[in-house]
Amino acid sequence: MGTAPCLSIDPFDEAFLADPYAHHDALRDAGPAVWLEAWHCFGIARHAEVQSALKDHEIFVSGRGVGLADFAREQPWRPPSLLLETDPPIHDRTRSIMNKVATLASLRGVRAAWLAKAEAIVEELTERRTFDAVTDLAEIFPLSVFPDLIGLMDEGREHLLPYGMATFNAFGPRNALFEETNATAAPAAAWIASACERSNLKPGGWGWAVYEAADRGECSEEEAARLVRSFLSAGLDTTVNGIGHLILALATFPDQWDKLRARPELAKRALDESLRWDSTAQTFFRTTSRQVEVGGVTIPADSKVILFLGAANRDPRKWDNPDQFSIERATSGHVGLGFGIHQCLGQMVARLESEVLLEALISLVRSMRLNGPPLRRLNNTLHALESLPIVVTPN
Ligand code: OVV
Repeated sequence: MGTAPCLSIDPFDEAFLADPYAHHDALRDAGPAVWLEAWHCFGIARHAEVQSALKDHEIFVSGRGVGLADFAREQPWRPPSLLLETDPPIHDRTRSIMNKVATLASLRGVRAAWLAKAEAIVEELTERRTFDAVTDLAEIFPLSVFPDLIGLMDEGREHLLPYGMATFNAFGPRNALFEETNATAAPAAAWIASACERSNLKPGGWGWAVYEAADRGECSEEEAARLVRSFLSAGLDTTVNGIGHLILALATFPDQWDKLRARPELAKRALDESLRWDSTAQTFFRTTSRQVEVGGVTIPADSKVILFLGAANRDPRKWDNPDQFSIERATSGHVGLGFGIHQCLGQMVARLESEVLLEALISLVRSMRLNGPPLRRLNNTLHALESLPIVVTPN
């Protein structure tokens, strides 16, 4: 078995984070698994090997953290997530509690209201013709529906996006990006903790439903609070930037927008293709529970391994013309929402948000183009947008 090629590429330096796609060929072409000397961890960037690692949760474990820090050796940044940062059997118990709360059935009742919200926002933006798809749309729409779905208190919701950015920065090293959001994370974390308490959740929301599982004896009161925290950590910055990337894709590939307008039934595929084309969650780590061979390269036990989801989703070994956004593409097997037992549990929320938003755009907008260069907001884990200038013409 071979040793991993040693690379000097730093996936957490600002040049890499600003444009990860410019560096993925070097990671993928160096070998099926590489050694990143900058952080003393292994890296996997090819689709087949990333997907296999995600499937193999017994060797590639999550319980020692899914960031660079190894919880067996270092203090976690916050009490670990009971879903993301656990392995079976704990994970299976908490996941089944959450799977019973986050259901398609419980979303059926909100669809009409979400569509009306999306239409109202898009109508106003269409009248303006020019807008910023990040601050005027991608941040506004999820914030107008998701906190109410959970049943969050009204006061303090401005902490949600900063808390998410800090959480996703904390999966990386303690670099300047981490320090920047961590400096202001304490008040956000305090608000999040109080928002997750039973007494602060509105009856009928998904947060309340998690406490009903506690009432049935399926988890403790403390576990319920931390499970609600997962909704707030993972549910907003992800969908905000996912919607941003969907708009970016459609504005950058106008032929695909035209195709979608002609065939609105392709809306669901457009979201999966945008998750493949520009994956908001670019990376997650695993830790090896024992020695393992990856494409002929040996990774020792107790190694931190960074999985490059965004690179896997544009691996030419897997996808034809991978840089092309194409809504008719068969996207099955993309890892933009992960793969295996930890695959995104709230994906039905992301799907419904984007579905109603696309429905509103299709009915109100004829053309949609970039009106200036998109600006990135650097984050250790998320490929995120700061600004996305758009110009539209109405139908
Ligand atoms: C997928 C994800 C990202 C960030 C936080 C969590 C999950 C969580 O469970 O807290």
